[in-house]
Amino acid sequence: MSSKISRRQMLGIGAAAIAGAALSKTHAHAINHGGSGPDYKPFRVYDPRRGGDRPYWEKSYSGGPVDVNPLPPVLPGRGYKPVVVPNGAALPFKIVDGAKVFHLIAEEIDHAFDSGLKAKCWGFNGRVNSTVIEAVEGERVRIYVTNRLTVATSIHWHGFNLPNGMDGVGGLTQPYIKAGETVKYEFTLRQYGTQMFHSHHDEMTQMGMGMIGMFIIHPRNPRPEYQVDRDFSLMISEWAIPAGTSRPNTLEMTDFNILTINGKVFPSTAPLICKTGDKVRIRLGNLGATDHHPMHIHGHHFRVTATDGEEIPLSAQWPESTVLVGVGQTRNIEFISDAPGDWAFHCHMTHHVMNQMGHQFPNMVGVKPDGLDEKLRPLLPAYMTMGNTGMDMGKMAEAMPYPRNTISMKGASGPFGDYISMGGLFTIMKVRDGLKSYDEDPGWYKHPPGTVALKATDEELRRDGVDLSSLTVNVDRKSPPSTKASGHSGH
Ligand SMILES: [Cu+2]
Repeated sequence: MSSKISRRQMLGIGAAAIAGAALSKTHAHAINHGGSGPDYKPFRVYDPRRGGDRPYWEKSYSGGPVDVNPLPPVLPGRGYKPVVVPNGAALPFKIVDGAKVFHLIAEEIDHAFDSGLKAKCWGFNGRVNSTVIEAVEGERVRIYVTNRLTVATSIHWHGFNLPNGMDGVGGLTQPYIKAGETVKYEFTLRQYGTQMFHSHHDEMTQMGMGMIGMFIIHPRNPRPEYQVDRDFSLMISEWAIPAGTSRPNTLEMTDFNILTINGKVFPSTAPLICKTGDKVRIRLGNLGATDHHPMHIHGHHFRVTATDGEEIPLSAQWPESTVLVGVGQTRNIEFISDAPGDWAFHCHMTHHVMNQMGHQFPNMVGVKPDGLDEKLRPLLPAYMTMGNTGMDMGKMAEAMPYPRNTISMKGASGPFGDYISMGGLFTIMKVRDGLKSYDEDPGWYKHPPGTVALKATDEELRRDGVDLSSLTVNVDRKSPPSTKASGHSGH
């Protein structure tokens, strides 16, 4: 079966899956999976209120000569609410003999980070960084991995408690998956939480080319607190793609110029759309090469509710607005999206919200470029001194001629006609009252009158004793003649 299984056969949760699920209810404990271990019992009930009941020392439940017998498979929408994968999708599955069967295909993909930048990357099932595997605690999963690359690989299940031979470290726990081969992984999910998967052979190259993904395991017996209205899955990564080239440079150690969420840079990152008052969970994973990312949300505070798939007791959860997601880590954050608006959610490392930055330039802030551009233009026809005003680099970058296949420092046009000078590791959480559908971008937020920061009027300055008359440099003392400070011009 392993060599004959076709991609088409595996696509879609079709009638076979439904039939399989129905069958599995009666045959769940007669599954032939090659093991004769004890029946799986959820070792913990998801309960964020749990505090002192957790033992000091706990087994990881990994390994052993035999695996545990699984519990019946659960279908999306029945036993769990599927996660939302902006710019991505969950991998389809079939149910065969009570096990969930996935087919992961490692392959080269012409990937668009944005409308302006495409590159030949590696990924899974036609997606880069954004193929998610989703399952339920206690299920048996059988994951066929077909290697359509021209080099060997292997897939590691990151954060999993499983038999050692299923751990996926090429050469250590299994032979390589050679080019053209299909290898079968099979194990029982002995835990729940936000986990990941990635190549564990020549990782620097293969993970740098995009062979990473999220693996979400829902709890078998969730308490009401587990149920949220929006459950987002975001994978963070970083790339070195020199301007004008079309392959990631996986030798780069520090100077990454493309920072992505689910394989996309802002403004191509799909917004996180929420209703006012929704309970929201964001699952963050970082499988980039080097950088840890402090992910920051605006207008809200969250609690960090799980680290590396393990939930944190309520009494130990940190209230934060920025959570550091280190390389190889996952973090769950939860909050109520109770404030309508367009709220930035982004990495707080300032260079990580700029696309395609070149870092080999001299510091030009405050430098007068008079004559410099003209002198250099015969040598470099497209030369333009940049960064000397310390602002608007994104807009300037759009006006400049730039090399083929690059997004430069491009950001996005905003609702006020001004430029949003951020790209890269940046997205927008759009919270709306009376939202009709999560599937449609509701557009820019329409602020209630009087709630937008606008240029101060003379009357306001006078009232509050803000005296501009003594300032001599770079101050526009004229306020607009007829601004009524009543919201912006609309969109
Ligand atoms: Cu960052």
